[in-house]
Amino acid sequence: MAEIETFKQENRVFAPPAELARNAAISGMDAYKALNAEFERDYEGTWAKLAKDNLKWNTPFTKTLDESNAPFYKWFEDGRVNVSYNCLDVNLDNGNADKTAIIFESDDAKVTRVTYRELHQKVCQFANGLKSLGIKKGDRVVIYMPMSVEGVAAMQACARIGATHSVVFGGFSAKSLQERVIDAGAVAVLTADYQVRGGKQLPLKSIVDEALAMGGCDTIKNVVVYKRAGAEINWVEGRDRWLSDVVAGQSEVCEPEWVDAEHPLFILYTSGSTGKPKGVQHSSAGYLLWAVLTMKWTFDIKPDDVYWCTADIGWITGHTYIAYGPLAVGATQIVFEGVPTYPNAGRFWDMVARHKATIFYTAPTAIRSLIKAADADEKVHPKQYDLSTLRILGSVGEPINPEAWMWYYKNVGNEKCPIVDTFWQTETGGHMISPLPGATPQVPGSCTLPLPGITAAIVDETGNDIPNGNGGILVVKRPWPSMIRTIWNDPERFKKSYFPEELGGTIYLAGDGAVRNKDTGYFTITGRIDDVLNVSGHRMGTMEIESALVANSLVAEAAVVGKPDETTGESICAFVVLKRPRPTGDEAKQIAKELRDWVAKEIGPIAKPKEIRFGDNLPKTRSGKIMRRLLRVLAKGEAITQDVSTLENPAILDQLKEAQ
Ligand code: 6R9
Repeated sequence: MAEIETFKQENRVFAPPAELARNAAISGMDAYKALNAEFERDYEGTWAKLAKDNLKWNTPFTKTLDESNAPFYKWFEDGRVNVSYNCLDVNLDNGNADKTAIIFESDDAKVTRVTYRELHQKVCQFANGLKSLGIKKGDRVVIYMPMSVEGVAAMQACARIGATHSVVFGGFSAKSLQERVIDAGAVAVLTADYQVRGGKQLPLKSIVDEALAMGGCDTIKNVVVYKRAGAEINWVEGRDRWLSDVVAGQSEVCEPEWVDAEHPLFILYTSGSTGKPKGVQHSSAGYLLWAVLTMKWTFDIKPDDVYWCTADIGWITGHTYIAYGPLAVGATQIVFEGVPTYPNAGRFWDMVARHKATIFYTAPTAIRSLIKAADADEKVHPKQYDLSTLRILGSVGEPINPEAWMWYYKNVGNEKCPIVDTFWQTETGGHMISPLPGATPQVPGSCTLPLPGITAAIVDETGNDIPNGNGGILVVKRPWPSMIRTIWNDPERFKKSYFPEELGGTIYLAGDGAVRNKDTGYFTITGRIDDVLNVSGHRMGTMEIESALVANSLVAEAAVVGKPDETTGESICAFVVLKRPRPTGDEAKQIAKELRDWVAKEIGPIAKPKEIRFGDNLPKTRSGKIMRRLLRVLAKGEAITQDVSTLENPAILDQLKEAQ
């Protein structure tokens, strides 16, 4: 495997800076090993102690882990908490009340600072407003909002009253939104009139209107609209309300609703290997515990840090590392509305310099596009900005290639900031495998070692351990507090997807391939082993895109594969058979454009195929199975060297070589 080759050749090692290591929460490899040893000695006892020390409990738990109904594990089951209380109220009691919680920077660079006291008030009023609409504990609330203080407050307000939120990324289409509203059985949608990104106003409310008009959304009683842009929007009397009206006159105090530790804090839909997105359900206490611990361990968060995670609240990274983790540890964080390339590709570096950020967490795809931009224009090169406040850099969402790692390390971190390459997933709730900035020697392209308490391992198809140096499938052997609890409405799919019988039914299957270095035991992720693509760090199911394509009346059949891409990691390549004869030339270009727009409408712009190729048929075996392996080779533009004698229709391969 190419990835393994690269890894074997990668022998640069970067030790944590001495001073950072000295003061770090986990200081040095001995401390890391000692913590691991504690977990080995007493797994449940160590988690129990951490849970007592790091969360405020309304009712303390007496049971730590219940494995009796595996894989439906329960953590801290008889304890009661409130997540919003742990993020806000605790900071009013511990001297952080006047500390800045959020430095919000809008697309057009207006800066708003919100203290913990102010955020607490805002969330309480929001929560009381939701209650006044009849929204209560256990209800599901869909949030379709831009990056904003209000977006974070919306999530916190739901948590405060025990409503389970389901945030839908603002780039998803009306159809995707409708499907999620229906699956979650949501009672309300919280949205904004528009979102503002890259100097453009993009509609949100009109997409909500469209989604709800598609039918099946009768559970929705209220649509609450945050006025971001103030432009004209459609209004449905009796259903739609301005957020400002909902919170007007509401008390600034809202007693938190104490919920069981296992109470579903949120559902977040993510792509799997079938056409239908999965509603990943997370707990309250276990989830928050790991958010807190990883803020301390992976980011080594300190009271004076200015922390910035560039993710969107529509993804898991924005949940754990914007909406919950940073607040629960009383951090000051930057929340950014816009995009990294507006008004120019120096925006991130300019913001780091202006706000004196100390911890910066972003995705490899962003880094790679900013490398390109800096190469093309010296003015947006990070060396033009004062980035000297930075002390820790992070990466998330996809493998970071060693070249991008080195550029990030040298040009952004000035060779003094450890890079935490954090491997994790929507399903894991928080970081799983990552360097610790004050302990782990880093190797570019490797996420290094599991965090304490995380029993990550590499096994073969039958669940047997694979020796270091050989590729296999990544699993987690023991349950951990922030793990997925179930798939909303589909416990059977939960068992089948993550705890397959072949592996014994109780160990967690991540869906990624990995290899451990022979000498160091360091992990390198080699990519998904299922039909899930990773485009710019966004998960996309090939089946999802195929279903969208065949839903178009022109399309007879479609197969989607990933193609390696320098900037986005992978790109989407679709092979399409039309109901009419195979188009060529301008007609092919025209139809390809139509289909791209169609997919954007069905799922969202992130799912648009970069390439569409038309054939009279797809390469199939005699039994009618599409040979995706061949399609992947064709997509890469490589010559087919495999035996194609089992193909029903080898001549078709020539047609599919060229993109339209
Ligand atoms: C947090 C997040 C999860 C998938 C995961 C893997 C890929 C994430 C990675 C990484 C290599 C890293 N992934 N982080 N691969 N190195 N540091 O991204 O969640 O959107 O659910 O995606 O992303 O393939 O399985 P999610």
